[in-house]
Amino acid sequence: MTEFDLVIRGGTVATASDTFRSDVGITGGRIVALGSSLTSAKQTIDASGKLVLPGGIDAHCHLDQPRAQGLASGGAIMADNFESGSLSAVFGGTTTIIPFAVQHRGQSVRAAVEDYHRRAGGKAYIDYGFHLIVSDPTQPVLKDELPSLIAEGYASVKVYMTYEAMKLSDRQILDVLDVNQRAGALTMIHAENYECIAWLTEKLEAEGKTEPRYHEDSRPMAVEREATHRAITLSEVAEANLLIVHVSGKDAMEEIRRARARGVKIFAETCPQYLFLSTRDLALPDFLGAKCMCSPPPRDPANQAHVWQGIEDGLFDIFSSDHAPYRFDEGGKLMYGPKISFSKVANGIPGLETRSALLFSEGVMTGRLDLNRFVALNSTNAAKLYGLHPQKGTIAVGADADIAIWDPERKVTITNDMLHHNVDYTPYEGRTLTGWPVTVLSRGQVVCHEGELLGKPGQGQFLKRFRAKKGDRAWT
Ligand code: DUC
Ligand code: ZN
Ligand code: ZN
Repeated sequence: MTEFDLVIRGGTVATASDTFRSDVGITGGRIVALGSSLTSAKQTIDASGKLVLPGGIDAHCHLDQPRAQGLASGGAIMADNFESGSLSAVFGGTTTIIPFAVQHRGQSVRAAVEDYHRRAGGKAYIDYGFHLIVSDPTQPVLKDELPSLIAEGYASVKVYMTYEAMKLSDRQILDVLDVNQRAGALTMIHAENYECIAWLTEKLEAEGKTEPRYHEDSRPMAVEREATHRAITLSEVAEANLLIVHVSGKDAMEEIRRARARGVKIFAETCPQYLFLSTRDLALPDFLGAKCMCSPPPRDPANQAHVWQGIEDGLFDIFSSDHAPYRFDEGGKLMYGPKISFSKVANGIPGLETRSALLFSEGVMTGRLDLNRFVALNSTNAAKLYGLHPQKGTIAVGADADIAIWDPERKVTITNDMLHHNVDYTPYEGRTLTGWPVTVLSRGQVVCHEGELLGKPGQGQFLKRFRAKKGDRAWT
């Protein structure tokens, strides 16, 4: 009888489609057997009473992005690098992250990719890929760099419709959509109307309305709705698939529903901040609202309810953190002082470690979601969309043994002290959740167990990702 490296025994396994009692046999970092009474193992983990789930995939997080003006950061220092970010992720049950390699204007995309490999190399506790961000789609970028990088394993490209130093024109977005579709990359888009935001910001500031709560007034739902509609239209014109990232509320969701009803293939992401934070958090006194400032902003409770509806009914394909970590200090959110206008505050909140447990507790444990839909949102769909499936995102023979063992009854009160990021706050401080990942494996190695770190920085590997192109057979 073959001896497994490790057997996870007695747990309830759930994938995006099935829930079943099974042992999981692991050898050489991969799942090699599913069945009852798997014996003969060098190591055994008792998972009785626990859930054995595919490790989470956080397909939208920002790590170690250099300081620059005209971006979401407004020049603030990003608090997490690939070491602290991936550490935080794995303690929250996430075993794959896909941060961004950002092209700045005037820079080649390849140079950006090389820079991010230097930043990530030897640091990550878990596997990672890179989405490309294109801010300067010159002819060499469109003709040479993008097609060759996509062919090398960068199967997704994000573009922005806002931020001074990032935004592309409609024409440029069409070009990028077209190249991506031909080369086999999924285009992701940040959909907010730049001109509206600039106009509203100027007006609010002239009226002296500068506190963090005015952040939402400067980019209301209509601003996101228009851009979402336009982005979808551009994808129809270019005949290219598109994923709308960080969808925050009803109006944008309606644009997505309408597009799908006329047969357009649009994918959609939302994030914990649109379920768990609201304009009330932005209105906290003493500038504390800045801790919850991100873009698009958290909306009102009615929009939160709509986002929950989209989580439940399948409108959303993926659930990501959009972890964009800035400390609440003079290097981060308070870089220009505590009395500064909302327009100068770094946009972004931390969330790598809390993403999955928030959704599990408030989605699965309340009965809003079944476990399989949770797995799909937390892991499997991102693997499929971004070219990692079936290596990642499922529990199946042949898949990497990236597994999070959850105690579904564990009560955890979130405090920043228990988290492993390098941010000095969490927007979810004091919230009590039910269910937490207690043991997390990456390629069959236990990285953390009951709060103890057993992994090492650098054990995470870079993942090349490929998507099927038009005409490819899906199973090849
Ligand atoms: N908004 C972004 O567009 N990116 C990072 C974080 C944020 O709030
Ligand atoms: Zn964005
Ligand atoms: Zn983002």
